[in-house]
Amino acid sequence: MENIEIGERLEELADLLEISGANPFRIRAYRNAVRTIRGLTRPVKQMVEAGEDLTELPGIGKDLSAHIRELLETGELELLKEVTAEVPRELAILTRLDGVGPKKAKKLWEELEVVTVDDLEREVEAGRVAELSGFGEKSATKILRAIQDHRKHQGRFLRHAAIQYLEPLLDHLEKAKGIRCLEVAGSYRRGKETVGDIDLLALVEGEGKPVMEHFIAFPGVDRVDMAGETRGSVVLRSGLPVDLRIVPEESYGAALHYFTGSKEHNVEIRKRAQERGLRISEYGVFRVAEEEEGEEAREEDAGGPEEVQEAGPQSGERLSGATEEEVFQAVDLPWIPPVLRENQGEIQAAEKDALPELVALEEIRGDLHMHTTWSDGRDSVRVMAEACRERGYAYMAITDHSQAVTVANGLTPERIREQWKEIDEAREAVEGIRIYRGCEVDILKDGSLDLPDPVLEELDLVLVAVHSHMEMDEAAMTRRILEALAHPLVDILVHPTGRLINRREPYSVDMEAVLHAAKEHDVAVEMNANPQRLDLHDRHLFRARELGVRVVVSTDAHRTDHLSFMESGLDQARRGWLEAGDVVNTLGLDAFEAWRTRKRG
Ligand code: DGT
Ligand code: CA
Ligand code: CA
Repeated sequence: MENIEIGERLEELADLLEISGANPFRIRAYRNAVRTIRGLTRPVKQMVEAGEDLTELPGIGKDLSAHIRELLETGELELLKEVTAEVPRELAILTRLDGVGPKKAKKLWEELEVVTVDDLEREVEAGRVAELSGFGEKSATKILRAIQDHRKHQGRFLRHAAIQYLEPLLDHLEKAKGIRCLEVAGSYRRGKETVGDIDLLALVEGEGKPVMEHFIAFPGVDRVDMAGETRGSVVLRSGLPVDLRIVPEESYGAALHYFTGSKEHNVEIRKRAQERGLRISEYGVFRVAEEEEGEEAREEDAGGPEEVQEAGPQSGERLSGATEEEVFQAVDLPWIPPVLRENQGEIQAAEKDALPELVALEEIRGDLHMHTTWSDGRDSVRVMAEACRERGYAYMAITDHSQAVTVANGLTPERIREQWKEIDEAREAVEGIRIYRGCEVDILKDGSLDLPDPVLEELDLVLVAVHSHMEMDEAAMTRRILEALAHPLVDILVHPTGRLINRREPYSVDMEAVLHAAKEHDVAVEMNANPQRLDLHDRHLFRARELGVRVVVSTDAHRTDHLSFMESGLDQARRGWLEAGDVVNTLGLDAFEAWRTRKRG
């Protein structure tokens, strides 16, 4: 069992315990443990195997250590079984809906006998949720929206979660006898923020069967749907479906290209092939046999890859297909990076030799959005500074919340000045990195900023963001944000859409107008690297680049290990075609200073 699964199980336990009315201290202990487990950079499993004492980890006592061992040994948790005998397990799902949480879930269950999402929807629609004390109309509407979001995203996994489910499987597969190449294709390879399933490709020496057997024997497999010679299909315990295809060497590149997609990109490539008298399939590049010419193009959208496979278009003379380069070469194109393969202009750009040089992690010189113990972060200014220096950054900004965000213990002008003393101390103590005084200033309902100008003037970097009244209509929200962008001291608009993937849809805003205003007022927009947020979307980024709006990729870290979210943010940035030149925090210290002071005379 992986850390992420252990965390999920313990979180479920905490949610259910809270619904059952257990002691709040006990619940908090479980939640702290969840945070610890999620923050670990090593598998707990390894630690236990190495005989390490888990109680030495922060927030893990004897009980929790025992629970974790039980999960690792049996895959189950006796206590969870006991709790679910009293509290229906489905209620834990309700607590994940935006605007519900354990307290409300408990009330819904006790007063209205709501257990499932369907129950909840029925009760909301019947008007009974709005009537419950502590709910009201507004809350009921919000819940209904959360239910719709939940439905829409059911079955799609955050990329970040999928990576963690997948890694142990890849380790396992690499040990299979005869495996020569193993690659993840599909939306995962294209760097998408969510994935429906995982598509694996393997190149095998000799027989495929033993590799397939090894695949389905992976301990994390919950269900085997299919296990043939060349194709296997399983569902992992986490619910993640994984397909494995074993392909011959001569077809490897063609298969990799085909199963990487996107479908829309593939369709375009095949059209180009046709124009050249060729056929590209997952088996390779073929010259169309004469008797076939003029035949109708095969229906590309007819079905999944399985059907295509049955059609088995291998007739004609094989020209190539062992590598992806050969596939692109056959249609007179250079190799196109998978993150761009969405048929959004990449083929035309490749044709003109104008593909972007996508921004890379090594080019990032600083992180400009993070929280500390001064608001809702876990670590001190100094600890965050040391962690940033360790990552090799030249600069960083401490950007806690401002006062209006009371749930996050936002800073008043008095407290922010207090914080500056601590920043000064960190500047003394941590050498080799420039530490900026920043703040994530709330954009109030009317578009004004949550801190007075004299304070903003003394900040090195002003971030602005919407944290409340997200249900405003598009016109009002757009006006509100444009008002904030016009403030002469604003540097960066952070998490510009407010979405939480699979949990909360972006608020309604005219992004085109926002990007134009950002350009006009020389405000950068943030590509928030938190894997749950990842706003902006790829199309927004593409548009920002087109308009010449500067982008910042930052992590919004609330603890040191979140600083590693940078890579997720860059995946998304690359999907938006960004190059280093589009991203402000690739600038070296001097150039960044020049940018940072552009409005500060
Ligand atoms: P996902 O899994 O929903 O996140 O998205 P993908 O892109 O991984 O899609 P998936 O798993 O259904 O299929 C993997 C790749 O196989 C897909 O990106 C392109 C290719 N493919 C699947 N079905 C078709 C099809 O009907 N026509 C063509 N040309 N390609 C297909
Ligand atoms: Ca897929
Ligand atoms: Ca698939």
